[in-house]
Amino acid sequence: MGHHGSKSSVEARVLLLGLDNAGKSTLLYKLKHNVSVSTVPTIGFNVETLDARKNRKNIAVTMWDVGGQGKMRDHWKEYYQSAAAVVFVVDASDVARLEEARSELEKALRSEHLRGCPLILLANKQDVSGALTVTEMKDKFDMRKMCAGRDWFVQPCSGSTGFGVAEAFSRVVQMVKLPSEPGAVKENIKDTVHYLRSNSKQ
Ligand code: G3D
Repeated sequence: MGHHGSKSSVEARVLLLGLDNAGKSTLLYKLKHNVSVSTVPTIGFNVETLDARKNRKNIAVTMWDVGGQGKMRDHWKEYYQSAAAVVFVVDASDVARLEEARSELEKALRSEHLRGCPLILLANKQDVSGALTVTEMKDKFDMRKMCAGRDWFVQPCSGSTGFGVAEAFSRVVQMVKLPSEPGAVKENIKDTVHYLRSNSKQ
């Protein structure tokens, strides 16, 4: 409604979460070189728009890299409510920080706004020997329990080699919950960037 232009597509906003060093930027960069449409200059965070088809519709998946921005974190809560999916990236080779990652994920999923929101867990850095397998990851994170009441999937990948990255994106497209109304994606991004910029100044 209120949107014209034949290229309109439905926006699916995806939150990219995870500890610092998990590999979020690397994965986003890898995706961008496969399927990206546009890049908004960053103001301390990354956002990419990726085109896809779902249910015979064009959809624009905007991937918001919202992890690791300690100071900005509170503002992101407000965007949780419009999230079509959460992608949580874990460095599967960093055994020392697994518990920290698990607890961070648990905290995020506890958010009221993310209730029922699909979760794709990326077991990243599979190219590193000793990286946890999907089975080990499901076990360590007790996924069935932690993700009760939502769709979830654990995808092994490597942002460095590209292994599993396309599969991860397909999975995201398959699992996102689409909003019923089409929206002007570029405007949404602009508004959001504007909002975040004005809120990060004080
Ligand atoms: P972040 O955005 O989640 O903080 P980055 O993480 O994407 O900045 O990645 C953190 C470090 O991990 C980077 O190394 C990056 O090259 C590395 N990395 C990311 N993905 C992989 C992967 O799949 N395999 C391996 N082996 N390394 C990966 P540097 O040394 O640049 O800090």
